[in-house]
Amino acid sequence: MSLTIAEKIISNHLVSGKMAPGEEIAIKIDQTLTQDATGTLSYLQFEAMGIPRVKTGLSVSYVDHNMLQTGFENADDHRFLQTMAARYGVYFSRPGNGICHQVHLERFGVPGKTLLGSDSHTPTAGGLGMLAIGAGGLDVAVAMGGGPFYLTMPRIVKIQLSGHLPPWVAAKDVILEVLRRLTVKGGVGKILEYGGSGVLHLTVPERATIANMGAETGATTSIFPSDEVTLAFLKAQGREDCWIPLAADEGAAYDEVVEIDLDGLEPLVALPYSPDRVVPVREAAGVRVDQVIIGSCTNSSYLDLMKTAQILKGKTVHPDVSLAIAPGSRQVLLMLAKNGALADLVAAGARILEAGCGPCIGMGQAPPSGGVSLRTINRNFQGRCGTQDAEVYLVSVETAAASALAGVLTDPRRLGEPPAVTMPERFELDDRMVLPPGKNGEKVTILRGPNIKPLPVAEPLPPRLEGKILLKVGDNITTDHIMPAGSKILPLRSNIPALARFAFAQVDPAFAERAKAAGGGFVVAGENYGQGSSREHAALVPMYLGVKAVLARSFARIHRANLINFGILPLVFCSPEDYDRLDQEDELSIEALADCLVKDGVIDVLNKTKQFTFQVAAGLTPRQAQVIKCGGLLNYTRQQYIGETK
Ligand code: MIC
Ligand code: SF4
Repeated sequence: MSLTIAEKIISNHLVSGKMAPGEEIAIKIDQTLTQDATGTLSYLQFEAMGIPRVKTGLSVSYVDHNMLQTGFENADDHRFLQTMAARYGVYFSRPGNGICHQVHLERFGVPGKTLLGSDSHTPTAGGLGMLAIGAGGLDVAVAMGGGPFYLTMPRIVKIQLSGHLPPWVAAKDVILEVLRRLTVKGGVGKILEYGGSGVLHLTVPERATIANMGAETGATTSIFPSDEVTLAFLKAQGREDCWIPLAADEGAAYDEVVEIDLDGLEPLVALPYSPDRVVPVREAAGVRVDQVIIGSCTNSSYLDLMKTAQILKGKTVHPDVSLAIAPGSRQVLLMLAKNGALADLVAAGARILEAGCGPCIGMGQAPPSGGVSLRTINRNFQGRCGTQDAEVYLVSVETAAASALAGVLTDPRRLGEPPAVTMPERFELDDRMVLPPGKNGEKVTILRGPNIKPLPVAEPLPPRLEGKILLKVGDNITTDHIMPAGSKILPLRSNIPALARFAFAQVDPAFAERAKAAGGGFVVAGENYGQGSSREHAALVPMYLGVKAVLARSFARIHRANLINFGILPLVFCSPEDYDRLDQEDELSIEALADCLVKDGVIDVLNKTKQFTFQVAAGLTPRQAQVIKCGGLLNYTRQQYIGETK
């Protein structure tokens, strides 16, 4: 039988289930990654499972998000993570070593293997032909403990690329074009698999840019073939031994095909406040720009920053623009420093930040009030940059650099000769900032700061749920709306009671108090609820505040899984119009009887305030129903695996 790339990897890792779209499958996980903002909880959960050492082939703990140390919290968390890694057999990538996805691509990713990461942009490693999936920290903890990862078998979409990218048009423009066509919910339940002759002309870092931002379509993951280009990259990283060829079989069947002619593309931009509001740069050109940020796991590779340096060389950043550059990794920064490109960037007036996520997650560099910030990152949700009324536009490094010089959004094709940057034959190889775990883990003392508070645990599901609608929101609510990030809130990620004060802060600052006063209740939402990040805090905090169920028109994949993991019922309206009949403050009563929770089951909801009944469905698999009934995945896993491992 002819198989796609994704099907080949899945079938090699299948632990249970049938590889038919819509069916629940479980796959074996070869590698995991965590980052600091989700990692603290993930390791606390791993610890709570009582398993002495991780059971994966490789697990890496990165510190890249919570880098500003304006109080003790982040520094304490870094130390906690370092000791946890040493204790449980995890590699530790020290602060300053770079963004998890960039470093993983450079140093650890392996074609044909599976990677589960507690970050939604884990699919970046799909640029190497790896099946790399983002998930909540608890799912990653389970995978570290040797448990399989459960997911709904996605439909597989082929993105057929033909031709070559024209001068000044970048990989970022390819993924912006994909977003323009698919929108932020068009990838839900799908894997985007790239193929066609156009792929041959894309380097691994370019493929990684595309795979990275596929997350914004809601896709389960994105994947590229592993070919000669992959081999050249791995060779330059001194890792050719792990290369295998990987391509779809002749005649492999796809559920959908999207064709993109690279020759026909032009520089694109996503307008505020959604990554799918994509138009050609020339249509929006001339917008005055206050800030330009180059970096993030989407666009911070050696190639990207070399292009930036060539564009800026000998020129000066516009006097009204603040240009900040965050290299993706220490490897990138080291190479730029050695070959002089860093000097070109500094001379042009760029503000060089340490290798990490930085401004992408509002960790510093907030733009001015009402400012316009042009960023090479992947998300431009309102408020994410740290300034509520600033407008963030998403662009390629070429467009960003051209605009930093001009002071207005500029089509880079106006600059004449494009930069000519080639892949190095050999990257700078120096892994001293990755600490391998020692042998005697049990002797390591875990260092816990006062910011690390015990994990709240969900209650088992009662047969009837009652309460008020605490909040009614619209479509495409992001996890940044539910649980904002930024430099002030992120340090509280391992202190749920403190974090809870900020739940839905951007939407309704009174939410947390209201939820507490009411003793919990329900949230009602439109389409694609919970899009964006993998942060399980967006489920854990509502659970802590007593949210029992979310009633929505549809859910984003990772967030739905996180809700289940923390014992909150994700309910979908059987008739989408019922959403319109509900108002905040309405009293609901839900019969959450066990046998109605599973696929095809229908649950009656009584609106006690308005006296009508409507139907919702949870659509859970029998396993998910068990998880919810136990009060979440942690309790369920304790019951399932510990017995086996002890
Ligand atoms: C993001 O880009 O939103 C983050 C911060 O990397 C998140 C993870 C988190 O919230 O810690 C993600 O993408 O999953
Ligand atoms: Fe970090 Fe931004 Fe990438 Fe998230 S999207 S991992 S915050 S660089």
